[in-house]
Amino acid sequence: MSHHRTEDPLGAGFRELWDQLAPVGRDPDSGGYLRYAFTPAERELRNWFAAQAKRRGMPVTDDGNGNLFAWWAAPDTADDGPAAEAGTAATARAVLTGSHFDSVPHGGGYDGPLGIVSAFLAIDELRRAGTVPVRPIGVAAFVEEEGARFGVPCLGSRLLAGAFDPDRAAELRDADRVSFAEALGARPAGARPDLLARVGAYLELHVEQGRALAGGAAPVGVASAIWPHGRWRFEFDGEANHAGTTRMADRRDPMLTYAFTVLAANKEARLRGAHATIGRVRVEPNATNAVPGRVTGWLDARAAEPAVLDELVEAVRAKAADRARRDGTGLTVVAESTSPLVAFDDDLGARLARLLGAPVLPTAAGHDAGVLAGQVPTAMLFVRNPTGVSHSPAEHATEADCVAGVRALAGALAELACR
Ligand code: HGY
Ligand code: MN
Ligand code: MN
Repeated sequence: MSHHRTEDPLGAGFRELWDQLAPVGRDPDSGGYLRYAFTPAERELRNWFAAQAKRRGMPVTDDGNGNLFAWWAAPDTADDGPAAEAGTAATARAVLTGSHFDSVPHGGGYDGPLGIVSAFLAIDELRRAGTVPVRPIGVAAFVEEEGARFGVPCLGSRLLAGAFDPDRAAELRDADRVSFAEALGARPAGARPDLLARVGAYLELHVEQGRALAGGAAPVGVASAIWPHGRWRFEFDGEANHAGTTRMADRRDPMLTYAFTVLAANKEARLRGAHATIGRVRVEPNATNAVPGRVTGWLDARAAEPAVLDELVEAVRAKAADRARRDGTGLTVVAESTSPLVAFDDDLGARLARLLGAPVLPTAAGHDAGVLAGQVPTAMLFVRNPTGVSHSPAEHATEADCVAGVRALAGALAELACR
């Protein structure tokens, strides 16, 4: 007896692309990904992007900031989309979709790449159905979304949007002192209002990074807002000394101030219903038998309301400063990046939620969509994450839900770009 299962072409298409990406930049020990901007792994993904675009006859452009775009021109309009130099009619403004390739250290495979894979597959789905765009559709791959290499999250989209100074970006350095300009191979171009003026909407599909969809029936949700958030570098200075011979009373140990600050951040966040994390620390000289001379900890803080976030960071800073006085240590706090509250376009979000029958949910995770929302009507689709785990090798979404995501994205693109 033979069993004939009619294979969903989307399922097979998803598996094909997903299997191509799966080994790229994967650490065999942790099972997580090391896909930092412009490293060999991320360059391999960028080459894959170009190959996928070529396979679909989509010309690729870049914006001089490291962000890539592949274009499906609208045949019935004079405008070829932002790939063309000619002027554009407002009605022909492109619909952009996509996400990022880069990962956090030992991150999951879905955060970012799912949005790019889904974009190409949604285009395949539209073509299979014979749906033709009346506005150009672009697929975007934004660079350095996580800030894992150069410290500033959404660096590529911030540059494009004019929200980060290109001279400052050029000088950002990775752990090996390589600058962003060196990695990019040029000084970043910075703001491209010419390009953004030709984009009528940005729609980013992303794996959900919480459990808002996990309990429900819907595999896909629509984003309403992004919590304001930021990164603050806390530098604790003390005196490096011998661990065996230095009397306890004589020490100026920055590790103590740091440790107290970690606990204070947790407490202050809990008191306010906010989130605070110190997930990265550098100890100098980092020796078992030396009192450290300096400890640097990076605070990631987020809250639903900007005032609560300000209050939280101020409370942690005040407690750290107070503790530093008692420890005889020094404290310097530097804001490395801040991201304001983002409310996505209400009309666009409501329209997509209605179209897809999808629930609407906020998120505390940052996205390039949050940066672009300041310039173009922007929406996000979230694909259900059964555990909510993200920024971890355990991050996951089922194939069926990913396929539902592609279908939702195709439906959204048909609505926004094809009628
Ligand atoms: O850190 C973040 O919120 C994001 O995932 N880039
Ligand atoms: Mn992320
Ligand atoms: Mn992401």
